[in-house]
This record gives sequence, structure tokens and C-alpha cells, in this order.
Amino acid sequence: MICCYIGLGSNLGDSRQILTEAVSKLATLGTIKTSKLYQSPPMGPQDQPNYLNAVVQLETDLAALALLDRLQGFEQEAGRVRLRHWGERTLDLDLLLYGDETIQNERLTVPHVGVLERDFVLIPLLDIDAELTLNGQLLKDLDIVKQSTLSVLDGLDWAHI
Ligand code: A4P
Ligand code: MG
Repeated sequence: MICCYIGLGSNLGDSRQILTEAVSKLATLGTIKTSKLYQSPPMGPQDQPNYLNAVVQLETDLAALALLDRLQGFEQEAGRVRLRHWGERTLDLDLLLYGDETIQNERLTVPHVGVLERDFVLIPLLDIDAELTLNGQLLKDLDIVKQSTLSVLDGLDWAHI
């Protein structure tokens, strides 16, 4: 079993419902734990709605690329269309961490490039494991975590899993 973390984001459609369904689908791939549910201002183009964000921890036997295939399938099922880079989307599923592996190929970069710079990723990761480290760095000690103003929308059981 590998312990992975998946970032969930949505800012189009009924985002709360879309993320709840995504959590149910992720639960078919292994054992999961969910973070709290957050609202965050858009990173990137500012003329788009706020995002709902969360993180799911998944313990799975799937290989990394097989997992990416499943995540992209779930994005498609949520009606994902590619509009613009960092633009609005019904569902974005990013593979943030895959155990402690480093993966670099044409389809997959793990750890995900944005992990250390995004409070809407770091804060929910820490909900699930407050002692999580990346490259030897305790995430809870990062300045961006200490200074975050991310708004909590709902507690750990928002997806009712
Ligand atoms: N890819 C490579 N590595 C990974 C990985 N670790 N996980 C490739 C998932 N995919 C990975 O992704 C483009 C390609 O990245 C995929 O085909 C896959 O093979 P995409 O999701 O289609 O493109 P994108 O999302 O437009 O680009 P990118 O760079 O993935 O954007 P991000 O980083 O996902 O950011 N603001 C707030 N507040 N909250 C958000 O969640 N999200 C974004 C998107 C922008 N602003 C946001 C948020
Ligand atoms: Mg993405």
C-alpha cells in the first residue's frame, strides 16, 4: 500500500456537490481520509469565482500512472473542460504526493509543483497529518502556513464518508 495525497479543487457548477462525489469515487480506489473543506480566492486569473478546496489521503495499491488515469477519468465525468491555464474548472484532481516517491515524466510530476507555495493545499494536508514533511521540511513550520487566512467552510466529515 502506498499513502498518497490528492488535491481537490472546483470553482464551476455546484462545487460542493462535485467535490462530495469526487470523494466517493476516490473511496473506491482504497482507504481514504478527508481534510476539512475550504474556500479560497483564485490563484491565477482573478476574473473567476472563488474555489472550494480539500485534500484526500488515499492508501492504494494503484501504480502512480494508473492512479492518474483514474483521477483524469473522474475529472471527465465531472464535465471537466480545459478552458485556460489556471482557469476555472468543475473538478481538478492533482496527485500531490505518492508515498515519498519523486516522479518525473511527461504525464506526471510528483510531488506536485505547487505544494509548497499553496495554502489551499498545505492547510488541508496538515488537517490529515499535522507532522507531514516534504524534503525533510515540516510543512507546519512554513511561513505560508503560519500566515494563511484560508476560510474553513466545513469540518472533517463534510463529505459524509
Ligand atoms: N500532471 C503533471 N503532474 C501532475 C500531478 N502531480 N497531478 C499533468 C495531476 N496532473 C499532473 O493538468 C495538466 C497536466 O498536468 C495533466 O495532463 C497531467 O498529465 P490540468 O489539470 O489539465 O491543467 P491545469 O490544472 O490547468 O494546470 P495545472 O498546472 O495542473 O494547474 P493547477 O496547478 O492544477 O492549478 N486557485 C485556487 N484558489 N484553488 C485551486 O485549486 N487551481 C488552479 C489550477 C488554479 N487556481 C486555483 C486552483
Ligand atoms: Mg491540475
